[in-house]
Amino acid sequence: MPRYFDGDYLPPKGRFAICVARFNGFITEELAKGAVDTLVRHGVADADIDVYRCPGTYELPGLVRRVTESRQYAGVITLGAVIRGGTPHFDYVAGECAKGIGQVAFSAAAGTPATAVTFGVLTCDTVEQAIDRAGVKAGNKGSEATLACIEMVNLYAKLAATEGRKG
Ligand code: INI
Repeated sequence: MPRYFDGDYLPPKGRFAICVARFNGFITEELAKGAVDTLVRHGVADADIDVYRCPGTYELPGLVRRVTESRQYAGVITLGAVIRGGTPHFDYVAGECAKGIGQVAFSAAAGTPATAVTFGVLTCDTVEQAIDRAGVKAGNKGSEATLACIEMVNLYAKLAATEGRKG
């Protein structure tokens, strides 16, 4: 009989950080509201949620690295919005952000305790697409990244229990 390890959406143990870029704030603040709402509705206390803001998506990887290295958090949700329309350096900003957050997520998974890092950065061709993904037609990607974070926090907790380590 195989053993299955799955994350779930039961109230997670530990503290959460939401790292949000201010650029395109009318979108990113909606993502942040979705993230806070999803954490609270899954049983995370307000006192266990910290929100960090940085200037733009390009700055997110550095911020997330510092936040994960503080070892205070079971989960970190990253939120931003890169919108192509009229932005010549869209590919650089979006590419560096995705690569940097990916590297931090990879390292943080191996930390003690492990920290789950999830990606709620929108990369859109138009403002309309961004609005749709920030709570209008296509759900709220901040909420989706938060659900993924809860799932990974609970999965890492199960793994840690199997390995007999603290986190
Ligand atoms: N930052 C974003 O978060 N989204 C964008 O769409 C964007 N555009 O279009 O330029 C953007 N630029 C700012 C960038 O993230 C940095 O804050 C800036 O380059 C200073 O380092």
